[in-house]
Amino acid sequence: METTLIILKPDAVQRGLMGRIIGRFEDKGLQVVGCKLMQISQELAAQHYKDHAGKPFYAGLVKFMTSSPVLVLALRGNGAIAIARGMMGATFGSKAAAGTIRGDFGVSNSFNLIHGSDSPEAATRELGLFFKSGEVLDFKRASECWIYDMSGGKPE
Ligand code: IDP
Ligand code: MG
Repeated sequence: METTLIILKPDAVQRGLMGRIIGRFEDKGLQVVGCKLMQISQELAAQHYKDHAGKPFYAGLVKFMTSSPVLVLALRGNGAIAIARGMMGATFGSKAAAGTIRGDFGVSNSFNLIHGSDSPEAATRELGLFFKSGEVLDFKRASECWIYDMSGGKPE
């Protein structure tokens, strides 16, 4: 099972879209194993987006991400990283396909509602930035045996 780091960005929180976005992930079958409403500091934003430092949009991105609270989630599932990225849609709201979160809820390119880790390495690094030890929980869902086919001994 993979765990991915999702951030509902300030625009999603301010626009009252948290419940609908989390609902999509729950409907899909991903498990919420961590959740935190928080204000991102300059330092944390810089660490999180270190690979974008120096790009033309970097200063605006850090300003946006630190401007108002975000909701940080840890989501778990088989292939959770790629599944969540697919559900988010393309980076720019103006280009994201209908049916995706960015495609259905926004039109802006920079205010694009959501962040999701893009690789297992990024997920490990980002989960470590946003969650302390013990804040991502391991618990069995009552519905697990209907979300995955476990007849072969592993989730299919
Ligand atoms: P991603 O969030 O889809 O992985 P990245 O390329 O990693 O996209 O960019 C990180 C974030 O930086 C985007 O989600 C978006 O908020 C912002 N961003 C990326 N490219 C641009 C741009 O060209 N203009 C404005 N903001 C951008
Ligand atoms: Mg990215």
